[in-house]
Amino acid sequence: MSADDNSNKSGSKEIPKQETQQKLDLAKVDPKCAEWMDDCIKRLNGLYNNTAINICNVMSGYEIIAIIRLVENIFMDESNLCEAEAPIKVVGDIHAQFQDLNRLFDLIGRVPEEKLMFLGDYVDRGPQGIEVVMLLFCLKIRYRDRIYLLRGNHETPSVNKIYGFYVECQVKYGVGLWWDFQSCFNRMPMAGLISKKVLCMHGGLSPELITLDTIRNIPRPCEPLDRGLLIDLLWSDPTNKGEGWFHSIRGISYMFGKGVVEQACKSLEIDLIIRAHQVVQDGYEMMSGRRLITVFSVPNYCAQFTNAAAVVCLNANLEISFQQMLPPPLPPTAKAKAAPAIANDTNLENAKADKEFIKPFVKA
Ligand SMILES: [Mn+2]
Repeated sequence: MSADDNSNKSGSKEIPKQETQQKLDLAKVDPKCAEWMDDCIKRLNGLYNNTAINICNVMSGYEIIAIIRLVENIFMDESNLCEAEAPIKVVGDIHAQFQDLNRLFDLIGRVPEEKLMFLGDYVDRGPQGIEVVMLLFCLKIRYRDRIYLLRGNHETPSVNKIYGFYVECQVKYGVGLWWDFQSCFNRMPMAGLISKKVLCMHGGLSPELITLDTIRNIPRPCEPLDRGLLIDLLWSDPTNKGEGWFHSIRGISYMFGKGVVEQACKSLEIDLIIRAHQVVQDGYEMMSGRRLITVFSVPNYCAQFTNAAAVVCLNANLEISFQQMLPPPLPPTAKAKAAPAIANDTNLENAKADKEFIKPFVKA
């Protein structure tokens, strides 16, 4: 029904027209916009397996700014704790590895056939960060209920100024575009909740995370600064060195032990936490008695590691399985090494069972 229908109804209370209009506009994709996005997606997909050209050859800076404005409105329309229903696949760090992101799509399926939630760190380190975010933004505008994009610690100006994205913007379009991206990143949701039971974020837990509303109530746009809930959601790491909270070796935020994970599951009434933020050799690592999963979704991270990529699949019953993409063989001269375990079970038998775990996990 169109917003104009309200004026035809007699007897029923009229909904304020402006509010209705706004909801309708954001919830559906205008056919012209859908056509435009389909064309953008097609042009971006043309960069897969074709490194002779880059995004500058298929998209102008003006078009990118228009897409940024559209997608940031969608982000603001979502809750900062963005809610989705299973079945869904959860994807970890991409770090500007656009070619590997597309190989991953070949394996796990594409939007809209698959529903995906990304945990952030789209840019920096790799060569094609603008390509990665633009493809994901176009998919978000086109199919907003089939793809969810959370914010990573690299979607902050103090980080992506230094680790590659700033220079990439400068070289490809000029630094002005870098500022437009920051405005958009400041509006991205910072956590996700799947079927009310699986909490997702880029980094991890926070001593300030008392209820899920604490996340919902974070005002946006926002820029995480040096400490606090925003920083922890994007930066904290699990550890197997103890039960509680520890100073982080990163020099920012905290590390948290199994006891913190168990307590959070109880008080937040969730079954599982899925986070990204650290490279793991198999692309996934389970810890804290399978209450917490780290997922990392590009292989051969930075060409410095021999890691595989993985995604977490949650079926309609919230049973877990993994899809894994093995790294391509490296030349013998490559200096890449295996990624270290980060917080696996200190009991060796449990750690081995977790590592070999690829079958659906049924909650005890
Ligand atoms: Mn990260």
